[in-house]
Amino acid sequence: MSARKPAKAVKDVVEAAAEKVADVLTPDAPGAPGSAPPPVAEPTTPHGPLPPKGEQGAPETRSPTGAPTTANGQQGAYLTTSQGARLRDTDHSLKAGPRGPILLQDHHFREKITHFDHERIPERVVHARGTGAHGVFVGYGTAESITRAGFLAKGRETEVFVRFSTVLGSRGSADTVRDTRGFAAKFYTDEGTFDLVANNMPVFFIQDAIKFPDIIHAGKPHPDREIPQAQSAHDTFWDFVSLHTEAQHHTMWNMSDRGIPRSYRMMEGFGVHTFRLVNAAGETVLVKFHWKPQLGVHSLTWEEAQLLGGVDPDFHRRDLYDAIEAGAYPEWELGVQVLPDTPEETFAGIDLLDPTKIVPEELAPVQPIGRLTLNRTPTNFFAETEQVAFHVGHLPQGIDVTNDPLLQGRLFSYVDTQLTRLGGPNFSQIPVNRPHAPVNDMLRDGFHQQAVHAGVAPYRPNSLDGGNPFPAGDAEGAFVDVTVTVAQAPKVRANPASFDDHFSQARLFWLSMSPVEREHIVRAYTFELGKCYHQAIRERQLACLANIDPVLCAQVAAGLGLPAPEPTVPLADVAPSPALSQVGREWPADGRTVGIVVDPDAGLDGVGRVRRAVLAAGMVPLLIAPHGGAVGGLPVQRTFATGRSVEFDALLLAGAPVPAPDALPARDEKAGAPGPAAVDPRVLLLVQECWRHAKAIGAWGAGVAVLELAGVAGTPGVVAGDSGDDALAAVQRLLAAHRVWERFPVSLP
Ligand code: HDE
Repeated sequence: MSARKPAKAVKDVVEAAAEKVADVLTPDAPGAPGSAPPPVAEPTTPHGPLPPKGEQGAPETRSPTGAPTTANGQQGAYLTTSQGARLRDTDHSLKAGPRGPILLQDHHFREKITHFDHERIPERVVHARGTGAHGVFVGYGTAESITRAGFLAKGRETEVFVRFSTVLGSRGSADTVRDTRGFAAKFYTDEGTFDLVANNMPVFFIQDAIKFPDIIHAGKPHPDREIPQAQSAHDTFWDFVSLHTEAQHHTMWNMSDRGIPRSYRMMEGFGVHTFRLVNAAGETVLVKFHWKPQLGVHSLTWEEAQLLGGVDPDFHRRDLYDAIEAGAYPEWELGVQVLPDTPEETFAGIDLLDPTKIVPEELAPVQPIGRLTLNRTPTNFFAETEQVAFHVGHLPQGIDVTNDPLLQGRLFSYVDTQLTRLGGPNFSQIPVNRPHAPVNDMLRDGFHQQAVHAGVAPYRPNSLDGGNPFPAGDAEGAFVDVTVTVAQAPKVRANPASFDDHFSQARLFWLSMSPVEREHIVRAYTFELGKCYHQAIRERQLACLANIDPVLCAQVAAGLGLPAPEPTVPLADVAPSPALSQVGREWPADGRTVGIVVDPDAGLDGVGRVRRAVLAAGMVPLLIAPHGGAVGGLPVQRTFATGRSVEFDALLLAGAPVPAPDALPARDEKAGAPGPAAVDPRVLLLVQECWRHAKAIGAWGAGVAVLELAGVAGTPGVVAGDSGDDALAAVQRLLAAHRVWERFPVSLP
C-alpha cells in the first residue's frame, strides 16, 4: 500500500503545526495518535479532514462484492464463494460417500445455507407493502423567495427515489386493497437529503403521535386469528375510529374512491403536516406540500379492486414498472400552499397544527415549485425499495418542522424503527440511503459499518484531527432551526381546544363530492360496517355519520338494516371544495392499457395499424387472442384464459372469435359465463365486465357483432367505428375522462 500524499492545503496546515511543536515531540516516535502533531490552541481555520497516518491503509473504494463501483452486485464469469474463491459445484454437498452424511467441513454448503437462512429482515411495522422507483426533480425557482433550499432553484436537477406503499397490509399483501397510500420521496440534494414522507390523503386519523400504535393495532389483523389481512373492514378498526372521532375525516377519505387508486401514477400526495420555510433573509412562511399528478387523480371501482386482489395482486407495482419501461414516465408537480407564519398558526380559522384538517385549495391555491419525473425502476428490489429508510427529520436548510404533535412524534419514530428493521445505526450507509452531499459526521462504529473513518478525534472541538469537522454558518449553507417562541403554558397531557372539531371537514369532503362519488362512499361504509361482527360498533359509527350528513347516514343505515340516528352536534355550515372531486375534467391517457380482442380465423383487418396507433399515443396495447404466441405476426400478450377485464383501461374488439378449444368450464370457469354460443363466452364476459366498470369499448368490422351479442350495443361509451382508426379515436376521447360516468345511474342528490 503506497503512502498517501496530503492535499496541498492540508499539508500546509500540518507542516505549520508540526513546526510549532517540533521542540516538544520526537517526530518519529511510534504511537502518535493522528497524522499531525496537535497545536496547543484549538484549530479554527476550516480545512478538509487530515490524511491517515503514513502507515495506515484502508480498503480501496469498492462495492461489498469487490466491483470497482457500487453499481454491480456481481462480477466475473465464474461462480465463487463470498470471498471470491471459484467453485466447481454448487449442487452437491460434500458427503462421506454418495450415501453418507454431510461433512461439517463443507464451507460452501454452510455459507450458502446460513446466508439463505438470514435473507429476510423485519418488514416495516406499517407501510410494509411498497414499490419504489428512481427519478429526477427539477426546481422551477418559484420558491426562491420563500425558502433558502437550493434544490428548488430554477432548473436545478436533483436525483430522487420514491417509495409508494399501502399502510395496513403485510409485505406480500395485495396492492389494490382499500387503504391509505404512502408517497415517500427522498431528494438527494447537495445540501443534504430531504425526505418528504407523504401520503395520498391530506389528513391523518389522529392528532397526537402517542396514539399511533393504537390506531395501527386497531387497523392490523385481529391478534387472535390474524385476519383480515390489509383491510379496514373489521371490528377493531371501526371500534377505534368511532371512539376516537377525530379519525372521521381521514376515514371519509378512505371510504371514498381515494382509498382504491387506479395507479400510483394517478395519485395526489400530501405532506399532511404544516411545515415552516425560511428564506435567505430569515423570513418564514408556513406551507402545506402537495404532489399533483400529471395524469389526474383516478380510482378503481370497488369490484375491480376486489377482482385484482386475486387476478393480479401486484397490479400497482406492475403498472408503475410497465409504464416506466414503456417510456410513459410518471410526472408530478410539487406545489405548496403558502400561509402566513402568524403566532396563532391558523389560517381562515383552520388550526394549522391539527393534522385532521385541510386548507381548501379554493382558500389557498397550490403554487407549483418543481416537477418530479420517475424514469428508472430499481435494479434490485431488496437493496433499494426494501432498504430505503425515510425520516421526516431529513431536512435541508430552508425547510423546518412545526409543533404539529403528530409530526413531533414522527421525528422520533423513523430512526428508531430503522434500528430494528435495518439491523443497527448505520442504515444511512446502505447505497440507496447514502446522501449525495459530503458527509462529515461524528457518528462512529456500530453494526455494518461501511465507512473507514480516519482520524482519532470524532468529537468537537478537537485539536488532534486539526479541529475537523468545523461548524458551518449561513455562508456555508448551515441548516436553520427557526427560532420560534413557545408560549408560556403548564406542562399537560392535553390538546388545544381547537382540536375538538371532528366533523366539519368530513362534512366538507362529503359535500364536495359529485353524486357518483357519493354513491361510492355510501357503498364503502355499508360494505365495511357490514363486515363488522358487532352491532354496537355499527351503531356507534352511524352516530358519527349522523354528525357528518343525514343523507349519508340514512343511506348507510338502510344498507345495514338499522335506524338512522339523529346528530348529536349541529351540522357544520361549510362551503364545498370542488378541488376535492376526481370527476368532471379531462387528462392525458399516457401509459393506459388498451386490450384488443382479435380473431385469428377471420382476418386481422387493421389490427397492426391500430396497435401502432395505440403505441404512438403513448398507451400500451395488449393483444387478447384464443391462444398464446403470435397471431398474424403480432405478439399475443393475453389469452381468453389468462386475460381479465380488470387489466385494461379500455377495450377494442377487432373480431368475433368463436369458442376456443379450451372454452370449457372444466378448463376455465370463466367459460361458463352464460351467453350466445356464437362467440367465446370469455370474450362476452370481458365486454360485460368492462361495461360494468364504465370503461370505454370500441369495435370495428366483425367485432361490432360482439357488442350486440353482449347486450351493450348503443349504450353510452360503446362505439362501433367504421375502421380501427375510428374506434380507437373515439375510445381515446372517452379515456380522457377516465370512465364513462353516465353508465352509473345515481340515486343521491
Ligand atoms: Fe409514518 N411511519 N408514522 N406516517 N409513514 C412509518 O417508518 C409514524 C404518518 C408514512 O416507504 C414507519 O420506516 C408515526 C403520517 C409513510 O419506507 C414508522 C406517525 C404520514 C411511510 C412510522 C406516523 C406517514 C411511513 C414504519 C404519527 C403521512 C412509509 C417504517 C402518528 C404524512 C415510508 C418506517 C417508506 C412509515 C411512524 C404518521 C407516512 C413506524 C409515529 C401522518 C409514507 O416510523
